[in-house]
Amino acid sequence: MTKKNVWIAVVIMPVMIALLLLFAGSSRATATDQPFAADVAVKIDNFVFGPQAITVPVGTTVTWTNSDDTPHTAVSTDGVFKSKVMDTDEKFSYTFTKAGTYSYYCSVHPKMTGQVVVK
Ligand SMILES: [Cu+2]
Repeated sequence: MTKKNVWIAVVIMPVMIALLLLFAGSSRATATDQPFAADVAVKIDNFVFGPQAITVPVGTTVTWTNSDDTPHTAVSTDGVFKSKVMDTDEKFSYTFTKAGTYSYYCSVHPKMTGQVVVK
């Protein structure tokens, strides 16, 4: 190898590998997927949570997606979870770790209600 190639191998490669590991590690850390928990989607469309009522096992992550042009929220009646205001196509996820019946509503439009039953 020439001196230049040695320099590349000794200095550049470890830096590149470190950067790659850094990026791989950070993307893994920010992933919301939990390998053993089921994910259930609730779509907010035309001022309706759909499905309006769902029954899921303990450990399920429910993700609400706002498909309306209007901002909405998903707020637990008992204060268990509270989304920020979701604009169009924004999502909110909550993992249910305890059995129970969780009623929720949209704080912007309180007539919009839904229910998650966790068994
Ligand atoms: Cu709403």
